[in-house]
Amino acid sequence: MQHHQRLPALIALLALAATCFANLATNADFSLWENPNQPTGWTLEDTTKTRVEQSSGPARSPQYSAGETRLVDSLGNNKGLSQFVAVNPDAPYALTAWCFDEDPLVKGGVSITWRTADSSYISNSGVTNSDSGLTGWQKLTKTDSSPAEAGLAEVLLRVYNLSGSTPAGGKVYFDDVEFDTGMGAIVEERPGRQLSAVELELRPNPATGQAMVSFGLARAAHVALNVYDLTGSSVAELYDGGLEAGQHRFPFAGRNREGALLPAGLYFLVLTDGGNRSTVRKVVFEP
Ligand SMILES: [Ca+2]
Repeated sequence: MQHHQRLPALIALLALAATCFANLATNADFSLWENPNQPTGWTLEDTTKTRVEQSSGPARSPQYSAGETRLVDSLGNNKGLSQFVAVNPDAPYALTAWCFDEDPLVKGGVSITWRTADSSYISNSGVTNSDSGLTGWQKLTKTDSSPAEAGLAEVLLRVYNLSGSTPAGGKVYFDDVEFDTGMGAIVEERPGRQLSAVELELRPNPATGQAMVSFGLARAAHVALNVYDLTGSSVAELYDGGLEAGQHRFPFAGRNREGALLPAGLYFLVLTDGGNRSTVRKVVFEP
């Protein structure tokens, strides 16, 4: 194992938002509407297949929810609302949304389509649907890890046919969406092979000057420690090399590869091992 390398120009910092993980979705509670048929910040996927309506009943949070009605009665044609969110590659994410399903003929569903930074399709997470045997608000959760080439997540809230041919007119409601990093969690845990990085942190929190990144390794590993901005671009590399098991600390000065001070804002600390398992921490830099 090699010794700790001297870090490139660094220090100053990022404040670790240890317990505060912002919702990455915009207008997640559907309180804002451009017009009664389009919530602000959301895209209507196909207005010939699904009609979206501002709804004040049922609504889980004030004042509105988003109602979605199927306009077609054939197989497939499952459309609804979507929203692009910038993501980091190789990182865990969780999408949750509340769905009110009072129609036994349709169901609500959430999924994530991963796209590159220029929005090219990569893959889809698969759908988590509501249970049409239940009436009332149901919490739908979809967790997935972003692919290595991901730059955007397309959050999808759709009204699905139940099975076979579903008549037009079925309706579900969505409210209180949350899309967030899986924060600090190890993406994949395989016995004997996990990164086992623990407590990846940046101190102080919030930080306006010198800061220190710390983490622990359960075993020796080759790791890369990078800082990503919200567009998914790596703006600083803090370390790339082998490390022994144990606690490790690296100073961070809030500077990019060229030594320039990073703009104030939200960043992600990403610790990745050779097997591309990652631990992610959202941090705030306030120079
Ligand atoms: Ca609401």
